[in-house]
Amino acid sequence: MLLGRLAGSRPPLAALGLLLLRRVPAGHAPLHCSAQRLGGARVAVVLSGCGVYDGTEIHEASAILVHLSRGGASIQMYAPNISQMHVIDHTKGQPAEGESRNVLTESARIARGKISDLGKLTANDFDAVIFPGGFGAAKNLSTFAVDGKDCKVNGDVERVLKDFHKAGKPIGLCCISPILAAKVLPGTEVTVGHEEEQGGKWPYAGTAGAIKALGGKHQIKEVTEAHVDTKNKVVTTPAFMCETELHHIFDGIGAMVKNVLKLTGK
Ligand SMILES: *[C@@H]1O[C@H](CO)[C@@H](O)[C@H](O)[C@H]1NC(C)=O
Ligand SMILES: CC(=O)N[C@H]1CO[C@H](CO)[C@@H](O)[C@@H]1O
Repeated sequence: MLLGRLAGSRPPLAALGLLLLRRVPAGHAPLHCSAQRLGGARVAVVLSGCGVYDGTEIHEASAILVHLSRGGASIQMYAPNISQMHVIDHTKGQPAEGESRNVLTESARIARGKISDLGKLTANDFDAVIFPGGFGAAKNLSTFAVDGKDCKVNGDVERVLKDFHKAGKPIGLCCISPILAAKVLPGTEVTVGHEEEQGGKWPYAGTAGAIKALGGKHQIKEVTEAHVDTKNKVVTTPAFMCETELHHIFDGIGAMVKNVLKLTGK
C-alpha cells in the first residue's frame, strides 16, 4: 500500500531526466559550494585535470571544497587550458594510447562546469589560493614527473604563486603539489609527510629529498596535520602521500584549509 503510494507519487524516470536537463543548462551548472557568501574569504582552487594518475586527485579536491564551504569561503576554480601530458586508464594504471585530453576540460568535471582559464586568475581578486595534489601537478602544472629537481613550472602557476606570495596572501598545497612552492618560492617550509617509507606507510617518502633539492625546507608531519610556514604563509599537508584511511586524509586537508582561512584574517 505504502510502497504503491510512494511509487505512484514519483515522476517517471524519463520525466526526471528532462527536469534535470531543463534546470541545468550546459555551462551553468549550479555548484552550491561556490555560492557567493558575504564576509567570507574568497579562495581560488587550481586544478590540473580529473583523476589521480593524470590530473587532480579527486578526493583531495572534494575535501578542500567541503572544508572551504564549512569555513564560509566563496570558491572559484581554475585550470590551465593546455593538453594533458598523459591520459591514464585508471583501471590499468597505464597510458591510454592515442588519447589526448585538455586539462581545463577535464577539471571542469570536478568544478561541475564552473571553472575559468588559469590565465585569468589574479591575486587581486582573492584572499588565498589552494592547489590539490594528484599527478597532474607533477605532469601538467610542472614537469616534475619527468624532470625531478630540474623541473619547469607552468608559467601561469609560477605567476600565481609569486603574486599571492608577494601580496602576503596564503597559499595551501597538499600531497605532491608542495613541490610547486618549493621550486617557485625558494626557502619555503613544506611537508610531504615522512622522510622514510616506514614499511610502506609513506610510499613516496623520497619526495622529501626532492623538496630539499628543489630549494625547499622539508618538515616531517603526520597525515592528519598541516605545516604552517608563517613567514611565507604557505600551508601544506601530506594527504595521499600517506597510505592510510581516507578519513585521516580528509582531516589533514581540514587542518590545511583551516590554517589557510585563518591566515586570510577573514
Ligand atoms: C581553450 O583554448 C582553446 C584553443 O585555444 C579555445 O578554443 C577555448 O575557447 C579555450 N577554452 C577556454 C574555456 O578558455
Ligand atoms: C602534453 C603535455 O605534456 N602538456 C604539458 C603539461 O604541462 C607541462 C608543464 O607545464 C608542459 O611542459 C607540458 O607540455
